Amino acid sequence: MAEKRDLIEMFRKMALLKMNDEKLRSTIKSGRLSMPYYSSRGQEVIPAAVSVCLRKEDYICTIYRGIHDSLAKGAPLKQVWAELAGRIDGTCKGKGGPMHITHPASGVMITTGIVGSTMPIANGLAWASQLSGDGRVTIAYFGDGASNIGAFHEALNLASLWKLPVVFVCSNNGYAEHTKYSSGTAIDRISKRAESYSMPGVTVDGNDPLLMHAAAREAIERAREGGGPTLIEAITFRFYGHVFGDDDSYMSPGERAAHMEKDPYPIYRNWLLANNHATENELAAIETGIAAELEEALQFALASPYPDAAEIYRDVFQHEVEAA
Ligand SMILES: Cc1ncc(C[n+]2csc(CCOP(=O)(O)OP(=O)(O)O)c2C)c(N)n1
Repeated sequence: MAEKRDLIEMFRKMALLKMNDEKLRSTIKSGRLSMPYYSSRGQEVIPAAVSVCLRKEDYICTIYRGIHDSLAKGAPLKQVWAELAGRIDGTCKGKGGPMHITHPASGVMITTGIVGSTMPIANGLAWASQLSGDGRVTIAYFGDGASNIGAFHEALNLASLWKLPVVFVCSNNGYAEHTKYSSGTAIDRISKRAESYSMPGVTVDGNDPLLMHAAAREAIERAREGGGPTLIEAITFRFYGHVFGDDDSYMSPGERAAHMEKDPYPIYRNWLLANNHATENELAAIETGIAAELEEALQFALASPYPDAAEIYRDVFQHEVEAA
């Protein structure tokens, strides 16, 4: 089982991701922020468990529904909020926005809106690590729908052939946009696809922190030791629509409510208390601290200026060029 340090750190990360999502949704609703937002509420366990098994210098590549992946990896909260708001103090000076959170200093190498594109990019990073011997592991996060894109299959094949230090983490939340899993995917378990590419594949309850932690740790250790890639299919559910503001009319009645009743956050919180891993005061102090950090991040973001128009020509090429 995970050590106590990891158990508490997973809780801290889950609390951050859950509360960050709540803060974002209420801020957008209030009109203080205007942005496309793809909530990952309900899916907190996956990045929390994966991240506690990673080192700071390891890499992640994630998707539009990946703000939780970036924050769990350690992207700085204030700069992330400034980026969401499109401000100069953001991780990409406000030029990336919510769909492109990037912060190499914390290993967040890319957030992409192109479904399926994290896997080949992760391969490139992992190949660089293999060639340089830097010992890094790269995580490619993606959704169940992305596993039907050609790039998924190409990337798994190459990663296995070259034994790249990469872990493919699929958050199977049951839907791709508004399409139910069974209407778009011709196999019952995405992890079975790993066999076609001669790599280990595992399906895990992505809402169970202990199981998710064990699966992530094994795959990350294997990658770091030169054993090559793993495909992890983490079963989960997203509590809200594909994008903020859409409805759930494509779900069967009561489906969402049934999943919300099994919210992994209070379940894990109660488990920690019941098994004497933490006291109520300790957990409450973590939550209070995060609430303060989130308010500070919001104020920081709103106080930061928008980028100057000249910024549009900067950071475009590795070597800066003067615009004609
Ligand atoms: C290449 C490509 N095709 C289609 C889209 C439109 N699109 C945006 S999100 C999405 C669904 C992806 O679902 P999934 O991979 O399961 O991730 P989830 O949104 O459930 O986290 C689609 C088809 C896109 N962004 N990129």
